[in-house]
Amino acid sequence: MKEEKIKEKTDKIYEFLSSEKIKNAVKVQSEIIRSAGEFLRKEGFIEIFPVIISPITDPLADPNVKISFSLYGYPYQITKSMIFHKQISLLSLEKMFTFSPNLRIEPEEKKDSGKHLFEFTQLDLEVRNARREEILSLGERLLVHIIKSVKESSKKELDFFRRKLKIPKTPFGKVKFKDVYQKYQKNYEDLLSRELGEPVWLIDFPIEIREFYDREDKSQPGYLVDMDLIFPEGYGEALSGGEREFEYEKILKRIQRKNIDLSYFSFYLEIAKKGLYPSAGFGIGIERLTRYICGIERIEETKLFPKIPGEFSL
Ligand code: ASN
Repeated sequence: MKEEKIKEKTDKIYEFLSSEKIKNAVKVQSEIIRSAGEFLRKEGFIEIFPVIISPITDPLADPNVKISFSLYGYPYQITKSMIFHKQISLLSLEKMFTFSPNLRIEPEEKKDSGKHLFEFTQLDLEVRNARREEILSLGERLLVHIIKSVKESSKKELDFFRRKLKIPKTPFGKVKFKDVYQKYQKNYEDLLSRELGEPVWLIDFPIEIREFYDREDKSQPGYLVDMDLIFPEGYGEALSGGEREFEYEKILKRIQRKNIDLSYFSFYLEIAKKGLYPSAGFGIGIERLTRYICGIERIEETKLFPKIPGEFSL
């Protein structure tokens, strides 16, 4: 990069880091992290360290979109999500959570969406032998606890953002993906979110549009026992999760159905053959949650070193 360009970028970063806005957002974010950990520990969860590199990670929509390299002669990828490590960690633990940095190469067009960063952190959790209902209730109680705590401890910061945040009413409403898609079509997430005054669960996604690891519903073949949580007021998707496939044969079939090269998942498949527990869980994006709680328009204003798709980032 030319020296002039470096100076120009540095000026922008310096100004951003010195602003009141980022200072207040990071203070709220710190309280979000603290109160989430406090709630989960009380519920019996154990926090584990995040995994940064591994031979296996979430394939997301396309397993070929990845950052991979070889180290000591072995192939590694940077974590896109810790979905498999969460599931595998349940061999040791009954309930786990982690604040997991995820790197996802988002297309450049998403830089103006207000809600995409190519490096973000999710609070990812998983519970052995859990069903979706239990995880929905946990997600609701977690969100309510975080919002109550932040309203109490970060009044000054929320006033700075002029944010009058309501404590959501539980239980949250539930809508089926099929019905929402029929009504709003492709842009369903934004359109639904803009109409909402309270968070809503979007449930039962069709098998073709999700990754292979969420469990197919026996009573509704072709649909999954999974969910997203949609924030109100246009803030969009908050979290994703579901019950998981855990039986070797079923996992194998689901990977094959996606036409994914089995060698990507050889370690995971070997572990599944030895036995995984049934489980369910979700991951909630911390920057998106900060954006919603503070009422910030652009996600890059929620963290100190934001990674904006297509842009140089420190
Ligand atoms: N964390 C999500 C889950 O638990 C997976 C993801 O981030 N893609 O289902």
